[in-house]
Amino acid sequence: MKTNNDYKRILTVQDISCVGQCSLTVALPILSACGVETAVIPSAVLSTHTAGFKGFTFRDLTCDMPAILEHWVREGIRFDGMYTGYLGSETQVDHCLEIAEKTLKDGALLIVDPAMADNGVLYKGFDADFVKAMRRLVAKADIAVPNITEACFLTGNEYKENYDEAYIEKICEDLIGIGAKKVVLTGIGFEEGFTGVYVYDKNGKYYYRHEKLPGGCHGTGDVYASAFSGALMRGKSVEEAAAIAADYTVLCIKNTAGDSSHWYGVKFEPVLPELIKMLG
Ligand code: PXL
Repeated sequence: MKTNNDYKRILTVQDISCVGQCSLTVALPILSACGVETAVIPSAVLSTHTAGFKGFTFRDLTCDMPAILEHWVREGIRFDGMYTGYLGSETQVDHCLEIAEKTLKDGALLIVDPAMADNGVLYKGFDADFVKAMRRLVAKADIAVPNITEACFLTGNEYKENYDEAYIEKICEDLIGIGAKKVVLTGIGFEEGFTGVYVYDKNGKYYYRHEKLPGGCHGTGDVYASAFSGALMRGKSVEEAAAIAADYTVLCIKNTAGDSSHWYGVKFEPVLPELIKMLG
């Protein structure tokens, strides 16, 4: 009889952007495709994401979080992993800390994507106090998955577009100094035409290089963190999961490139079968 040991349950906490292919509308299908039971707490409901649409609605769901947690504790609901993404307020960050403390099983992984910035700037609505709050969550992360902008805001390092490996190592060391046990830094390129992910902890480093496609795509951070979390829950090592998620994200970008009407996200759904194949 097949045991349940390889069927994992993850909780993901991030917003629902009703339109825009980011956060929960990306995380749920990708985690499900990875064969992982996925529970959610929506941190906020927005009519669209905040990067390019004007006049979006924003309903903050901070107040629902303590009641959801209380119910789950009463029911004895526990998780093998928790993955946090875009959070709607500083208070939510502290609720996430309490949720992790009370619902994660022994040995479960807390994966933190401090989704709050890109290309050297914070997303609309975030400020220095939010960064400070996010630092508290990163401090408890088993694995932090920031892009370089987020990592610079969290650590106080200057944001650079051209850098060497020493600069990247310093940022990773500073994230470990905050308390993250492992860092998966995305969008790190040392050569023209290539980018990659830099995996770092106190025992060593690993760099996975892949092709860099021209132009930026919205939502790729969420695609990456979702595929990474799903692959980890499927028993892949951090290094394997980091590489699989990178390859899948590249496929999503290739599948979207050239369609200027699809500026708000990536067409990740048609290439989900490729992700499933990569997971074996
Ligand atoms: O992809 C990150 C993200 C998630 N959720 C919302 C966003 C963004 C980035 O802009 O606006 C609401």
